[in-house]
Amino acid sequence: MFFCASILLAAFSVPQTSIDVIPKPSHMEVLEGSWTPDKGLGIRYDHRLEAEARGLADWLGQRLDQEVQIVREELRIKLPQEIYLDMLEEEGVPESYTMTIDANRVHILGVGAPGAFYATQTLKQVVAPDGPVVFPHCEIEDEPRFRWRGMHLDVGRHLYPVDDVKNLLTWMAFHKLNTFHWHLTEDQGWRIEIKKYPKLTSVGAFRDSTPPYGERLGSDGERYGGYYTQDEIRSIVAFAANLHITVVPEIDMPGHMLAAIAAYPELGNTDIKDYAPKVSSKWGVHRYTLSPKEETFQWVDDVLEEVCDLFPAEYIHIGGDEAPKHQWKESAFAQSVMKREGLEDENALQSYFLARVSKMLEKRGRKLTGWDEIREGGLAKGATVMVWRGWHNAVEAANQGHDVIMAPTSHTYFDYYQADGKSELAKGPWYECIGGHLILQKVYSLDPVPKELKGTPAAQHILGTQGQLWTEYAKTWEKVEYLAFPRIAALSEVAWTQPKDKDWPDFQKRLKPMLKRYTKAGIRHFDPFR
Ligand code: TNX
Repeated sequence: MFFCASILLAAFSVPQTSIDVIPKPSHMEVLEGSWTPDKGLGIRYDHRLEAEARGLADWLGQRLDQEVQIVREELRIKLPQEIYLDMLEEEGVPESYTMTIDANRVHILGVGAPGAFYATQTLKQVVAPDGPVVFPHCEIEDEPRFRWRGMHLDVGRHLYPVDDVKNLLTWMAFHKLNTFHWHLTEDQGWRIEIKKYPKLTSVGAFRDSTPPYGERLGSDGERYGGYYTQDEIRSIVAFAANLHITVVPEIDMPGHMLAAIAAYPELGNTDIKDYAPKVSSKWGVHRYTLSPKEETFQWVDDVLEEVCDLFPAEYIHIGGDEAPKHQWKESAFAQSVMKREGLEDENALQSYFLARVSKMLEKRGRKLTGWDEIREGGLAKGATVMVWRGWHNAVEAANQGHDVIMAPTSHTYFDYYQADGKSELAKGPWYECIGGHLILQKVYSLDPVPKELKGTPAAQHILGTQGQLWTEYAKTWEKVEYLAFPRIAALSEVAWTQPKDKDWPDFQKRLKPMLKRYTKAGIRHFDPFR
């Protein structure tokens, strides 16, 4: 009997040699020993961390199948086993934290509530994905490399239930991503309720049909649409805020506006031949653009008023991508504006358009960001550029003193095939992607700071990076998950971890338990190990 017990004890005291956290923390030491929570476990917290304490208690409660009490530190209640959530006001690197696990205690010290929150996300990963909950003794110090760590989601092409969007936010937070770029308007659908202009949703949120998988130019003949009400949006923004995620809304203009123009045709270039705007049932780039008339600017201002009211974010994304100039060339009115303003070409007219929009944001205390096309014809003062095409756009913009967010197609377009397109398509039309080939290792290999900027002061203008989920080929949430996971894990390490601490083989090792977590949570992820 004694013999058996000592073997068991020996088995329990073998130190856990690794802890599989993604993104990898800056410093982590695994110490000898561990403890198992019992009924005496509670969470003691600084009163400013109540949401974080509750979030952790919910998660632990489920894992342990017992209620985990939370107590404010002022109550001075002695807990036999405790997780202590503490924070510093503003000293130290924003969002950083330390965490120590020793006998019957986890001590978390965050810089601000975000730091403490990220420690709780790490703690969830310190616990193995299945089996009993065990806290291995360890010391962790951790801080982010970049302040903009994002995921983008296009709900214009297809829209998804509120709960699914919230689930994505939960997993973003689990990977310490802090920015949700919500692409809300498209040629194929306007998805945000604007009270002043109800036709944006009653007309603009619906299209006649959609190309089926495997038939790019085809039509399924089914009316498709829907939108998010302001109440739903507020609930998503609040849910995100609780996870320390900022929601940056995108209202894409002056192109990608066909749904709005179909709802209010007077917004467009009405003086051109065959003017007949209709919410699009096809993918690709469309010729319809907003017209640079005062009534249209007034409409933009009104829309932004409601958008700014819904979204407290510092940044508002105004798109600016893929706005063909055909209609402005053809429209006598647009040409007259160019003449009036002394603009030499249609690119300059786009700059004029966006500079006016930039002022609308400025007067509301917001900053403008947009896709890198906003550089064509001159960039508005203070604008932040989201680079998706050539890296030179990042280098030049940063050297001109503009902030930059890296969203390159080469590494961050999650709508591209995760594996060889042929083998993916062989599994069936459901697997169709827009094209491209973006394997996990490529996502992982991204360094968002262009080599030309390394070691220069302009490097600090690179705010960070984000993954793009364009959804022409994602009719269902299941497909979104397939595209996003586990690429979101690789991206998180790009955004959070210092390059010297990144290691592809080690990441793959840590990814295995992560895939288990995804599967257990019902996420239908791509499996890079198959
Ligand atoms: C380009 S990236 C677009 C989107 C498409 C995407 C497909 C960008 C700013 N515009 O409208 O959905 O490619 O990969």
